[in-house]
Amino acid sequence: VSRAAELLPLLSALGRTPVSGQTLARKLHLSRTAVWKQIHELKAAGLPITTLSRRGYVLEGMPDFSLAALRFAGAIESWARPHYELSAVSTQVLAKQAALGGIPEGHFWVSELQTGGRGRLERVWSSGFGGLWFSLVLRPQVPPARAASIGLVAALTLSRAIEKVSGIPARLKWPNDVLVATRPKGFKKVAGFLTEMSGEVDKTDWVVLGVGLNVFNELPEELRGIAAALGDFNTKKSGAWTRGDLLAEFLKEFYAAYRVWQRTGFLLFRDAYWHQYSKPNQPCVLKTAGGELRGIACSVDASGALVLEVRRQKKTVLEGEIVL
Ligand code: BTX
Repeated sequence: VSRAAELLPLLSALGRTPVSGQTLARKLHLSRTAVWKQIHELKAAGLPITTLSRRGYVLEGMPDFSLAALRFAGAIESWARPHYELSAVSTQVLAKQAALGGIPEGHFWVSELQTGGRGRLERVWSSGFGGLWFSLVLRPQVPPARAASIGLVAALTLSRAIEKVSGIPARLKWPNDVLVATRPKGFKKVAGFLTEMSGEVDKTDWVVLGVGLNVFNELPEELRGIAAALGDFNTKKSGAWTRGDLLAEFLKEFYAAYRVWQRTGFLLFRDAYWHQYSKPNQPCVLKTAGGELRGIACSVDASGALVLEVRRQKKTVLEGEIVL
């Protein structure tokens, strides 16, 4: 049993109304000193626990502890092997270390919060308590040049899993952002992917697919204009699903898609991807290392590249990102 699993009963016993150390000790069959030590450890890990003098402890946020239960629930396919953490610097680092050490595909790391979450190009990825942050080790039998489009397949799969489980419509932005529509108009980012890989020219050794999905986590003020969390939306299904449901649905569908993708590449996903696209055939701005390009987003090709119409000419772009 990992340390995270040992601390879970205490975490699950906390909530938004204060619980005293005495009550916790009684409920969990622990000494008051043991409760105090565990609270200390959870706080040190970054979990948002407040101590109110004479009233007890409060846990901020709206957690569901479904993630830890995943490995026992049999809710996920047998190929997927969860490693659960309460707090990690970055699940990406844990998965990459294991991949380098030769771990088979299907192992993944999931953490309630990350203290050093990263996006592409070393950008900071806000990873507060209550989101879904995980990194999956894959060993696809395709050359590295073909491996990048797995990120697009993953984004497509996640957008569908979100719709199915939460009832919230999700759309895509090239290459692999998942967005939700917000009123009065426009889109906000709910999920991002970080695909890292290693290999030789004609053989991929490993791919680590990092997925960050805002669910019940609180977003920092400076991101609220561009980012949203699923928990902010009210639908008929609100309150009826957990992060565990989302993760299980994603893993199931992703693995099926991954097997098809290994045989045939992105071609069979291209129409579905475009069907979920946030702004098809509309003006957009592509940001690349070399500068900005304005055009109309026309389609994605069989390799996952974006086809842009720039001054009546079709251009195929392989790198960069469309800005919101
Ligand atoms: P990205 O480079 O496409 O997006 C990073 C940008 O997105 C930031 O510069 C910021 O503007 C914005 N941003 C930061 N945090 C959030 C957020 N929580 N929601 C929406 N927008 C945000 C996308 O990178 C790749 C994200 C992968 C994250 C996963 S989580 C598990 C794994 N571990 C890890 O450290 N990274 C991956």
